[in-house]
Amino acid sequence: MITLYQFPPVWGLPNGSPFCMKVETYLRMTGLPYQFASNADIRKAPKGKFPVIEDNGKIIPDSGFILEYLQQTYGDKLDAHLAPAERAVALAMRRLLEENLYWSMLYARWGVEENWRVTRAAYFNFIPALIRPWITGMIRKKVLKAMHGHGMGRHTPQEIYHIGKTDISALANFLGDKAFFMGTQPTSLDAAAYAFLANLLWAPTHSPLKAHAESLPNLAAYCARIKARYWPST
Ligand SMILES: N[C@@H](CCC(=O)N[C@@H](CS)C(=O)NCC(=O)O)C(=O)O
Repeated sequence: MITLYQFPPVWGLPNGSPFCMKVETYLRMTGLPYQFASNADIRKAPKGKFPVIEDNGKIIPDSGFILEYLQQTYGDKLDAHLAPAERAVALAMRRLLEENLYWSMLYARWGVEENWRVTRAAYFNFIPALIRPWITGMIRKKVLKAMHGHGMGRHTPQEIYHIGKTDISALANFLGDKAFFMGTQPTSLDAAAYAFLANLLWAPTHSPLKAHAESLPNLAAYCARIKARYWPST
């Protein structure tokens, strides 16, 4: 059976990491049986990041490679009907979520003092209190350094929010009144989109990004629809 290595759930969300939540949502959408690793330790992850899966002795890190592996091994259960041009659009939308919107969401969660306090309490309470400020300070510094390396971290907060809000508007406009991003049937893009949008709308942190997403009712309705279908008991 497929074993999923990921962070524990937070805030009533399946995962605070949209990449982990994307893989688990994909597994639920496809009905592939999976279990959680009881010994998931990020320090042992081959690329130092979660998610990772193990299947038939193979260890696969990275949500993108994981979905490709699952499609190749168990059949392309969600995207087979898409035409090449539709696949291209779905890929571009996924990159928007994962390679751009992600960084502005990361800023809101890790860069803004009051949100960082909420994030720290949810993610790191398992660290002994005495060393928690020191360890979490180092982790935060690493995340902010990565954001600077990406380039998003070099912008002003107003610019970061402007970029993120533009992405969110594009997602809402593309979704329109469709049931799923690529039409009437769920595709792998929905696993990613749901993971990012639910993290944006339902995490107890506050930002102009969240307020903007809340002002676009088709996004909340979409998340509610996916939750009811694939995550009814969370
Ligand atoms: N490209 C990777 C990104 C995964 C990723 O960034 N995971 C983050 C959590 S959202 C992580 O594990 N961070 C831990 C770290 O950087 O130490 C994927 O698609 O899986």
